[in-house]
Amino acid sequence: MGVVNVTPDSFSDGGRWFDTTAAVKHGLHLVSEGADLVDVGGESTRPGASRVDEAEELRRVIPVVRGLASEGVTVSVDTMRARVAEQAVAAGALLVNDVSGGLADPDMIPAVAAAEVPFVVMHWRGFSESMNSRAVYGDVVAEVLDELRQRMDAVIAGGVAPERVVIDPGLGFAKDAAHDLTLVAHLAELHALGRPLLVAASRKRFLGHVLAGPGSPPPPARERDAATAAVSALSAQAGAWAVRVHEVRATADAVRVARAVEGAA
Ligand code: PMM
Repeated sequence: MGVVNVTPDSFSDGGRWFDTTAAVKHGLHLVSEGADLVDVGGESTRPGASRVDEAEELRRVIPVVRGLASEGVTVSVDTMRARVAEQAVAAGALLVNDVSGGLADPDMIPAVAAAEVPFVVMHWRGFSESMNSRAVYGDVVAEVLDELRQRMDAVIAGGVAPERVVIDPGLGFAKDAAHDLTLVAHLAELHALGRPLLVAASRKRFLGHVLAGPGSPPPPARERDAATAAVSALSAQAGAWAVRVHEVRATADAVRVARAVEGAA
């Protein structure tokens, strides 16, 4: 899954694809590099970010969804708003990716149920403004599993078909670097929830943390693509359905290698 953030302020690629034409072109480029689907979002969820209003989110996202869908690209829409999800599906999106797992907007679950599209349910504890203060766990794997199970139940009770639910551990969302690493080490347990698993490690803080040397700072987000590809290979090995990345080529290769190794086992 390639990422197109139509935002001025996303932490790793903010501002680069803020214009519709540039965003569509970038999405097509990601497909040419091996992306099977493209995730289009108009609201930054970086820690501390404040929310964008709905009209602005629609203005950013819908033309890009329409442009990519009309080129035959499988598009997912990354939004916490039911209205944006509905209009994106009307514009050709085939999947709704809600980082709040339906918690941010009470109309989201009924909207996705009515649209009859797959729904990514991510582990989430609250909006970006305050999420770092919620990164408190006794056992991060057990708690994330438990909270994801509750969200799956709620989404299914709300009318989304069980076979349309995709789960995601929400790396970096109300989690510190150690929590993220522990979750990556335990992806197979998440996979055991029995739903397709999406892993979105791309360029995230925990990779910067891993790559920082003693006394040297973390490399900037755009220099974390090789580290991202390493997580993509590990995710593929753990049975992930998809990995959400900003730079597709290295990840497409990493996933191919993981599959070849699996085939040779
Ligand atoms: N992370 C971001 C945005 N959307 N969607 C899912 N399903 N999972 C994630 O972990 C996730 C997401 C934030 O990253 P970005 O600002 O670099 O796109």
